[in-house]
Amino acid sequence: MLLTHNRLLHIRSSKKTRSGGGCGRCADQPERETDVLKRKRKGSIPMESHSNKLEKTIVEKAKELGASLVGIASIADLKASVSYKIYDQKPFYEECKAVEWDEAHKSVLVWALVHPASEPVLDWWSMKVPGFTPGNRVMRMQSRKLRIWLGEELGINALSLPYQIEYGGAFLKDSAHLAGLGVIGKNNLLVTPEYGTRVRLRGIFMEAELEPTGPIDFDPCTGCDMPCHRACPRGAFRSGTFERPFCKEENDQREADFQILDGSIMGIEEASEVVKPCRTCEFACPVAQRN
Ligand code: B12
Ligand code: SF4
Ligand code: SF4
Repeated sequence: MLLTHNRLLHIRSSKKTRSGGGCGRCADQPERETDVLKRKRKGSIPMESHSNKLEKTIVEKAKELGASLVGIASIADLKASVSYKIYDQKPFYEECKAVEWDEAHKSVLVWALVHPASEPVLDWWSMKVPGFTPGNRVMRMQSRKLRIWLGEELGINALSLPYQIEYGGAFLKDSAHLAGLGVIGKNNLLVTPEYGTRVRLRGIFMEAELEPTGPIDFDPCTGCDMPCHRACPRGAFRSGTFERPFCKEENDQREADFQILDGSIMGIEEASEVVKPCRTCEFACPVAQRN
C-alpha cells in the first residue's frame, strides 16, 4: 500500500525495462517466466479463449489458491481508463516518463484478498516482512503460484506485476473495476459487493487475449451521505474528490510514528519497525459491513 509509496519510493533505483524492470533493492519485484516455461508454451494449448472456458479455469484456480475475488480485464480497456490517461500524461514521479507496459501482454488477471478490520496486522508494514505486509506476503505467494501454473498448465506467458506503477505495475483499482470485482467509490477505492472496500489487490499480466469478466452493475455511492469523506483526519476529500497530498501527509506522519513490534506479531523471526497505515476512509464505508 502506501507503505511502498512512502518508504520504498525513496529507495527506488532508476533502472527500468519496458515490461517493468524492477528496483534492484525492492523485494516485491515482477517475476518472469523461466526459459523452461518459454519452451513449454511453444506449441502447447492455444492462447485464445473458447466460450469462456479458459477464463473460468483461471478464475477457479485463483480461488483455489485463496483469492477472495477474481476477474480478468483487457489491457486495451485498461489503457482507456481514467488512471492510465492521467498517469501516462503526468506521472507522479519525475523519473517515470510514461506508463511502460510490454505490448505482448493482452489481459490482466486481478484478484482481491479480504483484509477485515478484525485482522489489522494484514495491512501493517515492515521492511522485514517478505512483500512488506503480511497480507501482501500471502498475495505474492499466490501470484508466484498462479504465474507458474499459467505457464506450465495453460501455456500462457505471464508476468507477476510489481506493486508500483513506475516499475511496470498496473492500476489495480481500475483493473478490478473492469474485471467486475467492484466499482471505484467516492472514497477513491474499490468497493466490492462482498467485502466493501476492505480488500487488497494484486495482478498478473498475461499474453493471452481473454474475455473480460466485468464490469458489474453496482452503485453503492448514489444516495450514500459519504461518511468516507467526513471521516478523513486530513480532510483529503475537502474539494469533493480525493486529494493525494493530504492523504500522504497523514501516512508520512504514521510512518514517522512507527512502533517496534515483536516478530511473532508480523509472522517473522525478529522484532522490526512497524508502520500502521491509515484506513479511516476504508473503515467508514458501510458497504458489506453488517456483520
Ligand atoms: C500510489 C498509491 C497510493 C498513494 C497515492 C494514492 C493516489 N490515489 O494517488 C497513497 C500513499 C496516498 C495511497 C494511499 C492509500 N492507498 Co494506495 N495505492 C497506490 C498505488 C500504488 C497506485 C495508485 C495510483 O497511483 N493510481 C494512479 C492514479 C492516477 O489513480 P488514483 O488517483 O488512485 O485514482 C483514480 C481512479 O480512482 C480513477 N477513477 C475515479 N473514478 C473512477 C471510476 C471508474 C469507473 C474508473 C474505471 C476509474 C475511476 O480516477 C482517479 C484518478 O483521478 C495502488 C496500487 C496499484 N498498483 O494500483 C495502491 C492502492 C490503490 N492503495 C490502496 C490502499 C488500501 C490505500 C490506503 C487505504 C492506505 C492503505 N491502508 O494502504 C490509502 C487510501 C487513499 C484513498 N482514499 O485513495 C489499495 C486500494 C484497495 C482498494 N480497496 O481499492 C491499492 C490498490 C493497493 C493494494 N495493494 O491493494 N496509495
Ligand atoms: S482517511 Fe486516511 S487513507 Fe483515507 S484519504 Fe484520509 S488520510 Fe488517506
Ligand atoms: S462511504 Fe458511501 S460514498 Fe463513501 S465509498 Fe462507501 S458507499 Fe461510497
